Amino acid sequence: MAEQVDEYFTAAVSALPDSAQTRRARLDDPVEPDSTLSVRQALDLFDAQLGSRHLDLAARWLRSRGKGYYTIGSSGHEGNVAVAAALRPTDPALLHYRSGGFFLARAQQVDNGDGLRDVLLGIVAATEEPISGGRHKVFGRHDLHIIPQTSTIASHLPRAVGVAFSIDRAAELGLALSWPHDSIVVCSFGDASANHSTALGAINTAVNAAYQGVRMPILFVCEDNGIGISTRTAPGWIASAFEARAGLEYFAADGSDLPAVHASAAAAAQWVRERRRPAFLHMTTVRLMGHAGSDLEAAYRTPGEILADLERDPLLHTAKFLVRAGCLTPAEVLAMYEDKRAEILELAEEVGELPQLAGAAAVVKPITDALAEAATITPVGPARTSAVDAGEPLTVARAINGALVAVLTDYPGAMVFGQDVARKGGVYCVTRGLLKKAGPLRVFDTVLDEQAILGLALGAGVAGMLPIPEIQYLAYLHNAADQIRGEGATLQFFSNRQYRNPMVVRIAGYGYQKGFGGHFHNDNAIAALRDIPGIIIASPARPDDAAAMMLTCAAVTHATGTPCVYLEPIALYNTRDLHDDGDDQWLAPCQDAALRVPVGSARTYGDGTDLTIVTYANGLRMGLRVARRLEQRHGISVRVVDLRWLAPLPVEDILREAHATGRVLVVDETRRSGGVSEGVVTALVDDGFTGAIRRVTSEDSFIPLGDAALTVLLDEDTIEAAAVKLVHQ
Ligand SMILES: Cc1ncc(C[n+]2csc(CCOP(=O)(O)OP(=O)(O)O)c2C)c(N)n1
Ligand SMILES: [Mg+2]
Repeated sequence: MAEQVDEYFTAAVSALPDSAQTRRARLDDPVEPDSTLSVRQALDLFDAQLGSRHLDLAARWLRSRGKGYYTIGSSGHEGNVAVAAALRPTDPALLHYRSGGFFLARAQQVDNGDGLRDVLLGIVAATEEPISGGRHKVFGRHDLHIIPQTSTIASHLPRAVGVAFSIDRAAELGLALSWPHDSIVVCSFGDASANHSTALGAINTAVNAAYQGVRMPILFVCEDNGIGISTRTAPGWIASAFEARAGLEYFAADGSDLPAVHASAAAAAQWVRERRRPAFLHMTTVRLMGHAGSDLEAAYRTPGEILADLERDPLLHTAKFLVRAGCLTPAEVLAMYEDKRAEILELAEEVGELPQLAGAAAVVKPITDALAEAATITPVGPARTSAVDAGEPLTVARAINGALVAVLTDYPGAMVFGQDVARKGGVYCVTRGLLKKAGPLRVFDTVLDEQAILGLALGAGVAGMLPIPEIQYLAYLHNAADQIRGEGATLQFFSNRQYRNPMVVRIAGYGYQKGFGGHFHNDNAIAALRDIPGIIIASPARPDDAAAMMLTCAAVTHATGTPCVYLEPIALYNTRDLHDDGDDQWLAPCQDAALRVPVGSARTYGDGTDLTIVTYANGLRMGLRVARRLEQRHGISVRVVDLRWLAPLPVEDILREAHATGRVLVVDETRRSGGVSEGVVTALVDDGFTGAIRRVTSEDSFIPLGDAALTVLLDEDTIEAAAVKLVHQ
């Protein structure tokens, strides 16, 4: 079906008076007096605008033939070609999904033109597509320094702030970086997205950091078409919200006016580049052809509104301007327009026949490759053991502290940050002394915003550093989990591992804090983490494992780019005893030989033959205590398996230890629904294990305050009773 925008453009250009007959502009002249654009640049940018428009039309054509899978377009937003032109091709870019123009203009700067085919490859989900390998239609290319984004609006802003932060922080630390040290970050998004708390938090983080003198070279670009799908943004809202924000320099331009966008974008980019502070470019645009191919715009907009937008079509404006300026005749504009259509349709026809990902193994390869690599890595490095090993038995808290010192020593790009981690040294003193040892550039307190903390890590990781953010309590992961899930975990997937996301997210969690907290300090919900494809979840219980697993996580994430989550059992931080007061059996030296714990390897205690207890974290201590009682009181001989890694689960170890006794009791301090035990039992069933399987868990409940907490948390008596019943049934 012919698109109205197509016909309108052709008719409007045909009707233009021909002024170029009398005055021919020279290519190196400014396109108009005092313009920041030359005629040559303007013509190139018009070419990118035409390319972007015809890609949108081709997307619909491909869709109508069952060959294309994505029709959200850039039509009306093509003014963003001038934003690309105002930047350097090495400035990292995290882009809105209407960035066809930006992408093509940047591709022109680097290799003159190849961008068209790339976008089409994305639309048809071809494996040849250069960034995601056919996994998603994204704007991204490693050599263009465009980092691909997911479709979750605004979720890329925290990472963008993190990248901006890392550019200057890396320079201050003397570290190598993927981008020149005077780079700036550009991050674009829509007007509706600008209201998202994730966007507002990120902008706030940038402004807050700059306010404190932290360098923050980021240009936020709001492409304001006045609508989000069908919901209008109140006229003037974006200006009202951002124009007078202290610490955020505001620039504005009409996105249909190519020279004006270029002038504003160039001024904004220069401002950010020189001052290393955040700025906001408000580009007003129109949205042509609806939200996506499937969107019937007529259902919620009047014909008059749609027509008014067609009149503001940026292509039409550039065409009129170029004709008026004597750069092109209307006939030449139309010839360029039709030539571009023909070029793109020919390419579209070709790419429509290209292979797509075939088979699940091909789809998940970025994940499986990373995890396979991860399993082979154990930490190495001369600074490591001397730093962790104090020679004396340590608590879990001190072991983690020592391991963090070792990581900061071994990896110049390692940074430890979060709420209260630096000056206070952590709520539980786990990071005590690190600030003094590694300095304020590498150990620092952040704003009180978990999305911002994770965003800093996401940005630092993609910039090549080794971020170790802390989430103060597991309960507070949940308001920011998408930064791990939608951003951290997907980056290698959607970039075919061309971009990596190293980070070790430390989270203090689990229950059993006696007399303290309530649900927010005692949270045992980790299902939201366990179902994220491709991340590694470490859950140490004992000091030696805690040290070793931190070192493993650092080495693995550094080498493979896989995000690691490291769950710290708060209740065991300062535990000393296992069975009896003063036995000191929960302390452990953290010496070299023990400090090699590969990802996905469990640890077995004892060689009992009657029962295998499978557990982790606080469950390990309870399980070991119950095991002794079972031997002493009931004559039941038990082996206890500490999973240590909750993703990927150590399935081989579980199966081996299960077969050794024929009876498995899963002791899971998390919830009955969505807890770890479901994964363990499933692994046994999947393997065809025919022995007895039981599980004991905490309740499907939030954890209340005071002693009532104990009523919903798994306890030793329950474990003991279940074990006796299982063995004697
Ligand atoms: C977090 C999230 N919620 C909802 C959506 C669904 N969605 C996709 S685009 C969109 C509207 C975005 O509008 P705007 O930011 O103005 O960008 P525009 O499409 O107008 O360029 C919505 C609600 C999403 N992608 N992400
Ligand atoms: Mg919008």
